[in-house]
Amino acid sequence: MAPMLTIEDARQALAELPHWTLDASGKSIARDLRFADFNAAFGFMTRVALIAEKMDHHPEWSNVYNRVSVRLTTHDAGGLTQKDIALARAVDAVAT
Ligand code: H2B
Repeated sequence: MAPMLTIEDARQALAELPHWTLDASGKSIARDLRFADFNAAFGFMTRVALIAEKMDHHPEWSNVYNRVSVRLTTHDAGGLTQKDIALARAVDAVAT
């Protein structure tokens, strides 16, 4: 199992992920995204879903029309791991 990131590691990783915020507990990171319309938002989710399934790492997320909220944590580890950082990078790559 991937080891949990220390709070220092998490902060360092987030320095390169400016769209993401660390939650107060330090156990998850989150990003809110806004798209042109529902089609664009759901297209984004579909593309991320295919990547997430390949990574065997899945987001906690919700969608309202053109908005998508994404939260990443590693349930198995009880906090943040490199898997969350990798998925955050993938989310950013799909979003741009
Ligand atoms: N996704 C996330 N975000 N955290 C996990 O701990 C996790 C996962 N574990 N996807 C995986 C699947 C695990 O439940 C399966 C059995 O591999």
